[in-house]
Amino acid sequence: MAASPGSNGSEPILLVERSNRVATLTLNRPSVLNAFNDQLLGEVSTALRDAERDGGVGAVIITGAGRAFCAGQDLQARREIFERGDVPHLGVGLRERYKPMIMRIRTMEKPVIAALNGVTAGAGCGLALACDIRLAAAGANLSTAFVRVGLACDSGTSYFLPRLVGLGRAFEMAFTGDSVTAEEAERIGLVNHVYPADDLMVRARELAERLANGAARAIGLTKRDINRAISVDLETALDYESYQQETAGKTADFREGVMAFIEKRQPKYRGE
Ligand code: T3D
Repeated sequence: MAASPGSNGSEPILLVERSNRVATLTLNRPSVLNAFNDQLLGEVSTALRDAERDGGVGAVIITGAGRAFCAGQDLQARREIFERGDVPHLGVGLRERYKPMIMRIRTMEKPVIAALNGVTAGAGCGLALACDIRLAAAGANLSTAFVRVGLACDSGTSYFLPRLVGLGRAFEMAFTGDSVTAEEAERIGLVNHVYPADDLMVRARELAERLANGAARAIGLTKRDINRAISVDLETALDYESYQQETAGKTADFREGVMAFIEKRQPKYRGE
């Protein structure tokens, strides 16, 4: 378990654990429902970059300590701006801190799973939506929340939400900021699966380890394909898939996959 101390020198605000080719990042500011301050945003981005570069990591889980996944931007830090009589420049922080974190999740060619252990709101919801797969504990809930504090959507929410749940649901969630239960979220495609709270991390690790030990190149290329396919027209997506598959077809893993199928045995992938 790797961790750096929080700004007050006490509790680490991000816990990073590596085992069985899976890196688990746990947001650890439970007294404020794991709200993001600048330090936490920086540490999450750094941990994601480390996981991306580490050949011993094949998948990442992001979760939260205590009863929340993440309640978005730390609003106490915003109150301090007003109390100083300053004008907030939110665009700067979004470009410099939120954007790198979200982009890293989308561009790293390894699966990133959000394990939503509880309250998921604002940029915490944005973080969850940017992940490849969302698993939720029964009792968790998701809310865009932004509008409730007078903000528009950020951290990729306007991009991912309509793609996951369709325009009508996206507008409703974004306009109202109302929270959606884990069960409802599963029904509308906002989360993949809901598990009893005690099972959530077990199931998240099972899935992460399975993916981390799969055909790494194929998974990475597939992530690139899907990233591209959701933002281009069908013809371009088909062409890009062909280009990517040309690469996948030349990997040792593909050869191994074909041979294992023909020989009726389990494949042994090496990520090459
Ligand atoms: O600013 C920028 O850089 C732009 C980026 C913006 C991105 C955003 O995320 S904007 C949206 C920010 N988030 C929110 O608006 C959510 C605020 N929180 C809530 O509405 C509620 O806490 C929840 C609905 C999420 C949960 O409610 P509940 O009743 O379960 O918990 P609670 O009692 O409200 O919260 C527990 C504690 O966490 C409480 O502290 P206390 O009273 O025990 O000392 C509360 O103040 C604190 N907390 C919760 N969320 C935040 C927070 N403290 C700071 N920032 C938070 N976002």
